[in-house]
Amino acid sequence: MTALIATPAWQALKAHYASIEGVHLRTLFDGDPGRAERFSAEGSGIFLDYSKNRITDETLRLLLRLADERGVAQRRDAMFAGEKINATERRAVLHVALRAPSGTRIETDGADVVPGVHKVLDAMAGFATRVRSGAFTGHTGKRIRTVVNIGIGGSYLGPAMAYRALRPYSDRSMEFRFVANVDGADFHEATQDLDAAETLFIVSSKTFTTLETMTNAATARAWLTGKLGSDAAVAKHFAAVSTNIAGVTTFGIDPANIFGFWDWVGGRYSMDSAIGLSTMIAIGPENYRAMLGGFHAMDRHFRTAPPERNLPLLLGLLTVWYNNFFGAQTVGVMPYSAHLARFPAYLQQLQMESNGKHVDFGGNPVDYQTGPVIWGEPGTDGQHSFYQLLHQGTKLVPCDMIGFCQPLSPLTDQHDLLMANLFAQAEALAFGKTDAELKADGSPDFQRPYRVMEGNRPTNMILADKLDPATLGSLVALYEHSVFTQGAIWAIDSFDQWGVELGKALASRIVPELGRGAEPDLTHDASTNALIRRYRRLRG
Ligand code: G6Q
Repeated sequence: MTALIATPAWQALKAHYASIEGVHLRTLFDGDPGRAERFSAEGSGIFLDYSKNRITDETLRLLLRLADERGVAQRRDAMFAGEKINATERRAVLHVALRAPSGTRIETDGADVVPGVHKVLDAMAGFATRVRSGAFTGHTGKRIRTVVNIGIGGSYLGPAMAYRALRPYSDRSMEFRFVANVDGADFHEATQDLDAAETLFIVSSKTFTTLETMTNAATARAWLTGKLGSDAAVAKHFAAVSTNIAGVTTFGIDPANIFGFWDWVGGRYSMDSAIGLSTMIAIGPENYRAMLGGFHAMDRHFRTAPPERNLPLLLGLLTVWYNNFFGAQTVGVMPYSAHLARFPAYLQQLQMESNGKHVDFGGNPVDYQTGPVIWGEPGTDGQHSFYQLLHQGTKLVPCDMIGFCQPLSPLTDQHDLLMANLFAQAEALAFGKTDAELKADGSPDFQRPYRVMEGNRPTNMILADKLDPATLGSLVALYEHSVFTQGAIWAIDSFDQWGVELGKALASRIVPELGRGAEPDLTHDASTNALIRRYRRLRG
């Protein structure tokens, strides 16, 4: 593969950037009444207005040419065909099979994976229905009122984000909590007011070896058996989701309550696998299937929509445009929905764990920037804190603004206010406020220099009718495939996570050094040795 910066499209984009850099969005809009319509696209229930980006028709043409030269479509087809595109782990990347309708054939290693996906989905639906209806009871015969998901990273952020997002569709007679951190405070706070007889723990771990999850699962078992006075209670209060069925069985979870998945599902791409069991219990199997339908509709769109209308492709290419040509270090994600409060954190893992890489497919260090830092908070909260920097700071922060035309609460007037803020912020970021406008508004001379808003800050406006299960599925798949697009351009493996694996190993060396006995020989660097000694002295 030609080195990225040597490709003709890259070189052309570099030259083109020089002609765009100084052009203001005001100019681009003034001379082009058809711009908003031309630079917008729609698919799978999602509308994207990308006209407030610092692009012209020529930029778009060159970015699409770059996608062509980098073989994005071929790599996409290889993913859908079950090829082992996660080369460093020698694995297929088939999260798209998790939402493929029954009857679709998707093969890897010569076997169709779709029947297995539907078998697990049906088993999850049976279990979820019994828990929701009260047919599944705890050890003392009481129905389950609280589900506690124990898992971290990809086995936590998706379910936690989805529960928050889809709470209006959830069974309000039940409550769902999430324990991720190995800090005992997380488990303690999540359980201290619970009745063990009404609590179901779902231990979610792809590997079933992760320190945090195994520790919290053991704590949960001790908590439960302590409260209910019997080891036999474990069978009625624990379910597990894992690819490591042997590990789960050794833990003592009833085989009837174990739900499997496969090594071709990456942790951060697993919220629609059995890792979504808590989501399914919350919103019910029918809503869960609607969510899978949304995911699948976006998969289809990504495969079939023409490049210039292809939402994930466009979103991915625009990220590359700012990241690599404007030198933008971050992307802000601002959902104008309180229900999407955890969406930026979810995207942070999806994007930063996928594309935070510094070697290419060939194992060579890259000589260009890869994944940007992803961050964000729901609007309008962010407007009253960090938006100041977005409007008047010295850094360029391209933002995705996400909104929904229909509210999920009955307070429709407030929804108009929310949406007014969303549209106004994107407008202000793009067009700013000039000195002349401030003068016309009567702003005093001494203040005007400080009040001028330069504008020319790019945003993507992502709009959907309503935040419902199908839309959430589409939205997540939109970002999954945008991340894929970026990774394909940068020629990096978006599906491994060696940095996370290292973290899993590092702490295990220090754990025994924090034992209560005499101080062991410490052979770390001077700083780490001193920190360990200080901790041992002060921990009480
Ligand atoms: C995700 C990562 C990572 C993983 C967690 C939990 O893509 O691999 O975030 O999800 O480390 O791993 P387990 O599910 O195996 O406990």
